[in-house]
Amino acid sequence: MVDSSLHNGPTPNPGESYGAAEIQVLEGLEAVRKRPGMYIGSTGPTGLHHLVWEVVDNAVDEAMAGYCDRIDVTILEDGGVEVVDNGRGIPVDLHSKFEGLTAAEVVLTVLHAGGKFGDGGYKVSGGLHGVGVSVVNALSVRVEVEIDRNGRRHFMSFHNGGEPHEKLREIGDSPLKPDGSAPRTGTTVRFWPDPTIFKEGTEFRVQTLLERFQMMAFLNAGLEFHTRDTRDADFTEVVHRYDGGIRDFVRHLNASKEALFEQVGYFAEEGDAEWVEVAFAWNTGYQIDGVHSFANGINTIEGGMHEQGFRSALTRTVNAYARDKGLLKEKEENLQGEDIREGLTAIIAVRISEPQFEGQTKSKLGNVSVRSLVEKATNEKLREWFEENPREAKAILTKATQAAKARIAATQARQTIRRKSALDGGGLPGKLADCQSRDPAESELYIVEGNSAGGSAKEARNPRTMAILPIRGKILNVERARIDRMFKNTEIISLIQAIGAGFGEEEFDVAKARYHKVVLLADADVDGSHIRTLLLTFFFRQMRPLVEAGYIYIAQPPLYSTVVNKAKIYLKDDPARDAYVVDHPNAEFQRLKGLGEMDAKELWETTMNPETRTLLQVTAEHAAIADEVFSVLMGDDVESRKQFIQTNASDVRFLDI
Ligand code: 0RA
Repeated sequence: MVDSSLHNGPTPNPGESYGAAEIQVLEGLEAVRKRPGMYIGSTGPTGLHHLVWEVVDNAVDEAMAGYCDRIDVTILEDGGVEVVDNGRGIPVDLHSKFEGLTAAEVVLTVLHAGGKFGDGGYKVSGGLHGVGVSVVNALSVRVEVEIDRNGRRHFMSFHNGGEPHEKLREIGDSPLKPDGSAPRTGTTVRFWPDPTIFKEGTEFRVQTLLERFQMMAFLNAGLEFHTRDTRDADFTEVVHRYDGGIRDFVRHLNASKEALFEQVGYFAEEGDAEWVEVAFAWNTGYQIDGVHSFANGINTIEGGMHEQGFRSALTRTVNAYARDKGLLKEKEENLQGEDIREGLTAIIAVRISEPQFEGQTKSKLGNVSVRSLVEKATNEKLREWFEENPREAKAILTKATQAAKARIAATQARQTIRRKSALDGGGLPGKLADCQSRDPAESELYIVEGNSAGGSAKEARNPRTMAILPIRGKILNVERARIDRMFKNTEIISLIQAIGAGFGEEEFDVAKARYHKVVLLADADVDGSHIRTLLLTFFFRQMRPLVEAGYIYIAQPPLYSTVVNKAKIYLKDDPARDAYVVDHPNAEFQRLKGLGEMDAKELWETTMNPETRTLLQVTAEHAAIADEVFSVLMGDDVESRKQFIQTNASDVRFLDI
């Protein structure tokens, strides 16, 4: 807990009057208020949270310089935010360049003055943030600053977007550090965002804070974040601290996967003006997108020079090691990067004094010098790690070799599918009962579980616009199956041929889809739900644009039937049945077990007729949540699958849509 005396100092007298320098200062902050987006990106929720990042980044800078190991962030009851750090405290002596102002006042009121003056080593600052605490001041109705330094506690406050209110003054002695060894040092900043600037609201979202602080805790080994939300009496303080730093980050990301070996590798290297650290581990899975990179604590989602350097050195080092140890014969081809990265989870974190952020979302690191540093570090240190961990190195090689075989087999399988498509007239699968229309906008493909239901659907359909593809049993679990095995599966091949737009991240072309409605039709029971999940997994992984375009639908065959005056009535779901009971209290219901229980006419009326059916459109949002669920539900790690189902039993319902 933070010493509560920190927040309850005596109220200082209102500030004294200011000299000429401050007029200049106020003009500077006025510019921020005129164009807030220039400084914090936006005045929406993202910009609002930027204010917190700005203050916390300053505290993290203190931690990176080695002077701070704890940051407390509290959302205050009245909507303000308090950030307490135990760094050195902002300097309180007079500033050399601004007459009559202390360094602390300059940091709070002069644009871009927040950085460390004359701090040795490479300075580190982020992209959009790193603009300075003065920006937070400019965009707040009130800011309070407490500084523990030189054994004394100091206080100052500002209002109306950075106007000095109470000038910096000493208000007493600093309390002792928790271990009692010396007076505490550190900075407390409290701010209340200006609602006239943040028109969409000034409400902070604690989840957003927690996510970022967890990431920052991973990236700064040993740094402890305490987060509180006093608006919510039920919220208990959350602490993030990872003494293993990015090694713990890798373990965290791999937690739901089966490890190829227990070790998490790690190396770090310092250049002239930059620093890099890398942590890595392999799991038994087949994903190749597990490399994540950061520059100065910012997630470089678009990658950049650090990632490039790592990738090329990884490929080079693994091949060189394999050849030297005779694990790759002379006549054998080199392993490719994607073979080696299969199942890899890695974090690359660099710190650099002048990061160049490029790309669409300014999240791609452009500094060329970083590429050679990371490449050199990886070449040397990864080789050392292999030499020291030969068993692990062997496991990586075995896996990469299998991946290479699978890659070659997949290429052949792809060619086979393509050849087939070219040969047998338009390449449509034999089982497909296609529609007559060639206009994708009006064409619908029904994927029907089981041959008998497939038969009814064929009989029932409107053959002009509705195509039927019956599929048998359970199609392969695509999350677990390697791509080469997947393409040997006849059901998968039929599916790809019928849709006619290719498959896979690079090749799939939604513009070529032969149907703008792909309707999954399976029984309303556990097996049916499993098949739907498998199909959705397949579409999500191999034909994602089809999901994003809103072309995937789930048919909803009725759950119940009842007979009234010899006429059969179908009821969609439990609510529909409950509503029916109100008017027909004596009705007896039959629960429909399978599509097979309906004849063609009934299937048409209840499930396929555009006039009367209910189709559930699978949205991209659905799919995004589904992605995570797929990984856990369909992945290899039985333990976390079990745990997931136990803790999320009620949320798994959407798989039953
Ligand atoms: C300028 C110089 C120094 C530290 C800081 C600013 C500083 C700013 C913030 C903002 C929040 N917490 C902070 N902690 C420190 C260097 C101080 C020195 O050389 O002793």
